[in-house]
Amino acid sequence: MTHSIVNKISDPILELIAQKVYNDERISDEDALHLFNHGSLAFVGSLANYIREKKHGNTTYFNRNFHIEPTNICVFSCAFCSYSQLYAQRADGWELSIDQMVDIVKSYDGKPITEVHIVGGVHPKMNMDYFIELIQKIRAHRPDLHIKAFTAVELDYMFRKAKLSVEDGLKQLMAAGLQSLPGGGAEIFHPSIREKIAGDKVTGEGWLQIHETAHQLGMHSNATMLYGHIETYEHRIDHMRKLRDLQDRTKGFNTFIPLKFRNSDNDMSHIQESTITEDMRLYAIARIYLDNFSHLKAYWPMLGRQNAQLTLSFGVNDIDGTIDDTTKIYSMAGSEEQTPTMTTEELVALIKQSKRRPVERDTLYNIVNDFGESN
Ligand code: V47
Ligand code: SF4
Repeated sequence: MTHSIVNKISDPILELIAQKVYNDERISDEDALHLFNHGSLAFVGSLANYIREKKHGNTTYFNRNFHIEPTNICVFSCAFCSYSQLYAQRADGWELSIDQMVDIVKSYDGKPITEVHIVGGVHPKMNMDYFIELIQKIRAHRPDLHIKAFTAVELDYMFRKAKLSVEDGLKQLMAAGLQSLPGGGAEIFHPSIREKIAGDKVTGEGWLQIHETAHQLGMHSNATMLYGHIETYEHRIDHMRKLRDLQDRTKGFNTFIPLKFRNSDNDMSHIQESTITEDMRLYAIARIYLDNFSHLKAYWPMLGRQNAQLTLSFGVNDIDGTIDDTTKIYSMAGSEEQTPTMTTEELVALIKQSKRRPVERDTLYNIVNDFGESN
């Protein structure tokens, strides 16, 4: 197939990569590295947009959800984290009781929300029994609400403390009502980086094993990558290859969510944040490389709404963070969005301004409401 983009490039490797994309062939790690090193924003953007439109046309999904953060107290001390209070200095932290969290759920009674996202710090007293009771109570109160909860970091700690295998631990949580896993805690899998930024929590292999087991038990999950700090392009590719391999085996990932490192008020504040050009190149290359992921998601409370809008031209087909998204993890790390709340109307308008078609979905990408093409 001849495409104008192919005819205008003089780098033969870029030309071959473009041909692979147009022929629906997978690109290699070397290709991805070449794209990171030599692909212009316009080049990778056009390829990513081609894939995005082939998979989804103009459709841009969003989901009406709300977040519960049980605690910001954490036994771990990730260098990039601006949010947690070390357990040893817990006086300044917050911890919610089960009743307080169920009250948060009740505050959405009558509102057309389809999902609750529960993620927080790793508090030693919030154990397996505590979370089983929480999930059971949420389920009993609102059975139609999809419960997406606990990063592999929280789960690894919970299961170890309860002396449970990953499989048994997940089975117990599923029996209580847990339906899918969020993608947090992945950071960068490669041990040489992970040891420096998140050395004391679950390893990359541990994270992958928890998600693989969840998929084998029939649960879906998301995957993230914290980028733009001390990692190299090779580390990003290593991370995405491990996700792509796992997805080949299980098909259990719903979406990939790149998370841009924000540098306010943490132990890595001396590191400059990535530029918007680098951000868009990363989104585009992720879209090209992760051929077996249906969806690429931008989390606007972290990127800011205008940058999130821009991602819709660089491979993204899914925007996260509607209604009053009360998460503090990004506002505390220096995101533009200090009060990350957006109404559904605002989000629909934001998507339409980008000449895309807003479609509300549930957690598993079933269509809830199609808002139609922009005029
Ligand atoms: O794992 C922490 C990241 C993650 C910083 O699955 C930071 O739908 C940037 O994973 N700069 C938690 N990032 C949030 C998360 C998430 C968010 C939205 C949707 C979903 C989903 C998952 O936040 C952590 C870490 O990678 N993070 N600190 C920081 N300074
Ligand atoms: Fe704890 Fe998560 Fe912060 Fe790491 S990123 S210190 S695990 S809350």
